[in-house]
Amino acid sequence: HVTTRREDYRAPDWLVPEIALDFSLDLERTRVRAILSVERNGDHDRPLKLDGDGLALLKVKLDGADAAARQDGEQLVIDIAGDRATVETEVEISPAANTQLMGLYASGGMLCTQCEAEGFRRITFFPDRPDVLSRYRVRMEGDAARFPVLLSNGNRVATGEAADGRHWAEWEDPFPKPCYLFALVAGDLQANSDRFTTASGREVELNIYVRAADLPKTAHAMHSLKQAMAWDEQVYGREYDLDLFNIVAVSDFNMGAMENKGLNVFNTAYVLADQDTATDGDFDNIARVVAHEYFHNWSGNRVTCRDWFQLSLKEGFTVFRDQGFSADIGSAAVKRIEDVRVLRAAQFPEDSGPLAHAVRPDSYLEISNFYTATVYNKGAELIRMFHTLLGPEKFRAGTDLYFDRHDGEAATCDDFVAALEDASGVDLSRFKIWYSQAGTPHVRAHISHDADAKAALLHLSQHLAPTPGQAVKQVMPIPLRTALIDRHSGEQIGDERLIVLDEAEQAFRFDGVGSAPMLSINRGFSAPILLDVARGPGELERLAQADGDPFARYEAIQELMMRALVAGAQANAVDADTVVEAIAATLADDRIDAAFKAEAILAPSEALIADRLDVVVPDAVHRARDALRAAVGARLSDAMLAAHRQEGGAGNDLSPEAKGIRRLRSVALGYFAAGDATAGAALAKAQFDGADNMTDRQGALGLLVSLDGPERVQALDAFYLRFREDPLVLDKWFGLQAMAQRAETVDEVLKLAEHPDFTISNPNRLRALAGSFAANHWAFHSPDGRGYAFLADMILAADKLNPQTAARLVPPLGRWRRFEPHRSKLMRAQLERVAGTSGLSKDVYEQASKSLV
Ligand code: BAL
Ligand code: ZN
Repeated sequence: HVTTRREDYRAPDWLVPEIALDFSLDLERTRVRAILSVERNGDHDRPLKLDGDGLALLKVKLDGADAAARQDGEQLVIDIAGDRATVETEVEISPAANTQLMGLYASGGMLCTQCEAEGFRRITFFPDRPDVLSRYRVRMEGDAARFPVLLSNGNRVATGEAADGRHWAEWEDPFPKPCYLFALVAGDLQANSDRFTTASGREVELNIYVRAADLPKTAHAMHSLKQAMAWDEQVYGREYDLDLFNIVAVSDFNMGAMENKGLNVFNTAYVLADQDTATDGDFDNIARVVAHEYFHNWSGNRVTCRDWFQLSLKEGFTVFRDQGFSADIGSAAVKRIEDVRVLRAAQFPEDSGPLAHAVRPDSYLEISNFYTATVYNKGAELIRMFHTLLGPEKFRAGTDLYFDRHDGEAATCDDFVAALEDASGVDLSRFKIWYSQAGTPHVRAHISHDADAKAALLHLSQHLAPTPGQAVKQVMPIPLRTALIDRHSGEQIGDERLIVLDEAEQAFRFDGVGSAPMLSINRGFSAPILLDVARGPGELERLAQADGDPFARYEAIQELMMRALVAGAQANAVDADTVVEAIAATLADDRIDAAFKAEAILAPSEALIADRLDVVVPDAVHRARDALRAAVGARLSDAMLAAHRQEGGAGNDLSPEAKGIRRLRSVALGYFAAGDATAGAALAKAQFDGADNMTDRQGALGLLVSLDGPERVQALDAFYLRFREDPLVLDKWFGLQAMAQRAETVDEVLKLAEHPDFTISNPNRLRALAGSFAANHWAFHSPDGRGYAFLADMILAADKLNPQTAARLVPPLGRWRRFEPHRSKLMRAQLERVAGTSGLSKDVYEQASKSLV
């Protein structure tokens, strides 16, 4: 396995300004003819090298004559005398045999492609790197009955009939693009069609292609697309640039979706929704992902990445953009809480584990392994810090300059920062360390007060633990939105300040502070850090009701719970008093909405509690969380019941208010059931039976699966019978059982893996069972090690078909160092079994071997 290093980057030897592709489509045997016009780049005498992977080469021609090409490993090497040439190749591939779902593959009888990052080389020989941009002309021909719809990037320029019931279409994309943005789709699909008029008056045809039966479920995705197009014009001044924008939904897909130019290909999970089958969370995710892929048209496609180490250039920025969109169309406060929850759940563990890497990594074996929460979500936090430092106007001037300056180019993270600096006049050079230094900085804070001087002094220090390959860390600049709050009145003292901690230890003075204040810091989560604030007695309780920053207020309640839970896990007894009071006050507060209440009172997950412990004993964590929830549920049963019965969440109402009410209804019911399992089960079953929408139905079933009693099996069976034909809902059925908080969950999961509806070849189904289970802290860490063995079995079985998706399942085992010795040994043993298996893909090999170091 070869390591690719960022420092080894060299500009391409040959450019390919034009490519013409000709596909003769067939599920089993597809022929691909490619004509590349190539140009020598710079003064050198190196041959043309084209990447290929699993291609049966039929023919190579150079300027029309048979060429002396040689194969060197997976590359095709062609000597070219002049500075320009036409290279023609013909290959055969088998889409039906392509279980990796990279390149051209079959899904439910249709053909589609996935090329990012390095899938184009599985379609034809080509310099498969993002800094080679080409104009594409694509012809495809196939059986008219099997493939009535033939799509590629750009505009359809010609169509026609061919012999033997075949037909063809030709597509042309006027925008030069890297090959990872190529796409082709052929299948029996129907479109939900609509139009959008851009700010400058361009009429754009919009289509969402799905199987005919799924058409009624595309309205929300279409609505979201139009919202996203308008938002990008208003907020970033970005207009769509083609006359056509197509989305296609596919059931077998490794990622969420893919931003191919003018032809986005989506996992059905991020397109299809209706009231009966999709939760509010699903609806939100669809809006988010539709927007994300659309936003890539500028941040990714018009300006792309020079090399894959720059992945966060497009992903971090585009996640930041989709976060802004979701905040604007929903509740900004709740969206920020959700984003931070995802960061803490997915990225912080990455940053503190064996797979820690920088937002701009330095090396990889397999680039697919770097589509991570660090590159995406921490990358977005980095952009958010720039936004915070510059303010919205200067930030916008910076992104305008970036798009202007690099339109049609393959750029770097440094280019992005340079544009922000040049447009704003602000020096961001020190902040660039956030791109290169891995790990989550740990900041400690305390306040001292000088009554005579009427001044408060904020003392800050920072520490960053070593990560693999980075033993010594440098100090980081950390932007902290900070305010002081009066202990007695609860009022903010003076204005909020943006301070930047950029030394190992530093003090900041606040004047005009008459009495010892309370500290509200890292408001809005202005920096992605771990924070320890020295607090006086009663301070968190006070801030939980008084802090004017919604995020900080949420943090105060969560921190109260976290303290009780960590102490509880260590002492085997939970003191719930302060938490009960804080939750009671939060529920009773008329100034805050239901969605915020639901988020604020939700107990931190077991994984998050575990992250606070030096040595994790999963049973102790589980007991502590259960005990706290039970105490809250029992002592606040009336308030929880009232919240559960709150009116206003009509099933067809997708407003943020209605969603918030539904969320609070289920969260409150969860607490109520934790206090009284029997009455809770009855209420949950009533909610399940009476639900006219999937949010209420799934919310109730999510509770019932963890409760013992007849309702559990009744509800699961009813759900299965009703939705067994709907793959996305069946994924929920698998996932909910895998997430059940019961001692029997491991047994159930092992049984579910034998269920006739389980298949390892569909990534959604595999993630629903194995991915959900690995995230079920207590069950996965079953002391007999069966959870670990199951996951390892799944990884090894999936690796034979789909290495990329298999490798995504490795990280939970890589956390072995954090656990008590018995489990730690069992986890490590399974990792060793995986890493030691012969014939492993480089995807899984990289993740497993790095996790053992
Ligand atoms: N570019 C891969 C899928 C996404 O992040 O949009
Ligand atoms: Zn993306």
